[in-house]
Amino acid sequence: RNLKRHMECRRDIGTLNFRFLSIYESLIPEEEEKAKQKQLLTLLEKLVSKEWPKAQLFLYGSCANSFGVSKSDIDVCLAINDADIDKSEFLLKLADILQSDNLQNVQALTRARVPIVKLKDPVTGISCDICINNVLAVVNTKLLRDYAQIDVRLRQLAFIVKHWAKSRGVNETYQGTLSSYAYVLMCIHFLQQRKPAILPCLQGMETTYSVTVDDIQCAFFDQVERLRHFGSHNKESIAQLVWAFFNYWAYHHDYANDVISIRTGSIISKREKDWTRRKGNDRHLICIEDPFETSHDLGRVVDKFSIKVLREEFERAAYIMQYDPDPCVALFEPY
Ligand code: 3AT
Ligand code: MG
Repeated sequence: RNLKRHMECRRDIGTLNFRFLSIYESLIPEEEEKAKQKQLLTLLEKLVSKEWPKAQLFLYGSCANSFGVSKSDIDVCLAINDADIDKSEFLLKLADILQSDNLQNVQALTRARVPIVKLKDPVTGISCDICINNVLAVVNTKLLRDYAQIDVRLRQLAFIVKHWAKSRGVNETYQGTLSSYAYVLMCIHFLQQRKPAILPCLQGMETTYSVTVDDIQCAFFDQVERLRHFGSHNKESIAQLVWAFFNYWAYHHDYANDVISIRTGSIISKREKDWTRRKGNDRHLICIEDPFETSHDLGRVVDKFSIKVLREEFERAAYIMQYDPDPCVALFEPY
């Protein structure tokens, strides 16, 4: 509480807000970029439908969940209703088709956890990853996009946190730090916990949208235009929220016992999920429950070395927010 008072007394809080908002605005993609993404999607649709007329393409990830900063790659999911396709064969054939249409750097990564074809479009300069039948990712993309429409502070906070994570080198799952998707879930959870709450728990409300994907029922309230005033009782500014976010992850989160869960809008216990011990490569050192695949801990990539890196970075960020006269410089300093 003392720290909070100290923060509120900072005379420069208005300036700091202004600085964060300008960073946020500078990261928003231009309309022109959105148009180019559409153009590339249309081209891909044309090529794919020639070979597989029933296939559908969906954008997912940051280009569709409204948490994409400018110059991001796009993520595309090819949905095909054919139970016995061999994904590797399919991806190799897809790569062939795309290659012969002048797309650049076409590469099929058939052995990745999520197998994909990568490519770059020379006309728009956009790079793209295409996966097959990853429909759950399309649905979690919609959930994130719906949350973003409720209160603009979510998008502001997530842009700042993602920008910080990229600058500080802690947005690299292959090095044991967290994905962008995990950071956005952390931001949603954090805003659900503010008092008064800035975000509701959409999966805890009346179901207005429901699909079943891979035997998982995904149901939530999606009439978010009716929730535009949900967070209006909370007047916290973006500078206060950035400060409190890092302060929570640096000093208040109970890493030994707690799981954050946007599905329930609360903290649940590791014991309840049986996430207390290491199983195989899953160590559960920081626990972030996937909203639909509830057995999936987004923190499972984190190991005993990278948890230290991550927690030191949270502490560093909290310290800067507390004491640095110009936090926006130090916070995003390349590591
Ligand atoms: P960038 O702007 O590209 O950094 P992004 O939102 O596109 O952020 P990722 O590239 O990490 O995020 O992931 C693309 C999408 O894939 C986001 C989410 O819909 C899905 N996704 C990523 N990781 C997981 C995961 N571990 N479990 C389920 N879905 C995931
Ligand atoms: Mg992406």
